[in-house]
Amino acid sequence: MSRQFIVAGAQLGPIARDEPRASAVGRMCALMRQAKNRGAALVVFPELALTTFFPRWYMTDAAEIDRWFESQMPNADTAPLFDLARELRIGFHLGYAERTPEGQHFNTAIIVSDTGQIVGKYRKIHLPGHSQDEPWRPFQHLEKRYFEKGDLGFPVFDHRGGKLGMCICNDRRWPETWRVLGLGGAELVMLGYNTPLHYPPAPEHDHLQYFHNELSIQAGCYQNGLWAVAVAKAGMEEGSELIGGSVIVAPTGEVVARAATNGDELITAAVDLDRCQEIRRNIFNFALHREPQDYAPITAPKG
Ligand code: CDT
Repeated sequence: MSRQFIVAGAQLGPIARDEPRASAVGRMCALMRQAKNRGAALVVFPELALTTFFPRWYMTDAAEIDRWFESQMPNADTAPLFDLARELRIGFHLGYAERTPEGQHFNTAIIVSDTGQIVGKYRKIHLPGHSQDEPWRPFQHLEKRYFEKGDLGFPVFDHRGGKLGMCICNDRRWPETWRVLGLGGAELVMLGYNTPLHYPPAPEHDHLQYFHNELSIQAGCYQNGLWAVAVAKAGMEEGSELIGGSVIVAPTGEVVARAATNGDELITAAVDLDRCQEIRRNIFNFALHREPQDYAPITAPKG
């Protein structure tokens, strides 16, 4: 299989609290068709792409909380995405809230092949925010309340002739995420995000949200010699402004595609996985230049 292909990032505009999943899936199907028309082999959808970003609300009722989660994948609401992928022969990446048969809750992303098979799964490890209601905030960020820390590590999947990895939103800010994926051999990392423009604990950084987004992704790509497709859910969603700025970044750290709006928008780029070697054979040749014996504090227990 060719290691050169077109990849698409399908940024989504806001999803309303009462917007049915079928509507969000309809919007994603339209973007998937656009991606196919542009020759893409793989299209990346954002974090928690099927609903509004529900962790902005404090909820106590288990049944009310579970309504935001998917107990099966695919299911009746998401089947059209899987069917269209099979019909068009295009793979996709999807973020969603997962409820396992054992009742665990994860912030999850999957890779689906162009035959509609789930070929990779990741569960978000770095869960930001808080777990109790904090009424002083204009909106909550309760990921620590609604999700358990992911239990799958940072796996890398052999797919499309390359090695594909995933992380989710806050994970992209942590160099450890990228390095573990890089050490696993990842050549293309897919990630979705829901990033509010306003960060209540440090509002003096609000104007830096787009900068910090690109800074983190570009550094992760360059320092590990890999591609990234980073895709936002963007725009004014239920009173909370989410940043856009979806990007595709090359292993050199260069941005090769960037969204121009805060709505539903497709970005594409031609990816050559062999370009990872430009970095990995040189400045970040891990075998030659890493010095892990001096990195012990990185894996010491936290606190
Ligand atoms: N979804 C997500 O992880 N968002 C966080 C928001 C900042 S922490 C409250 C992020 O890192 O973009």
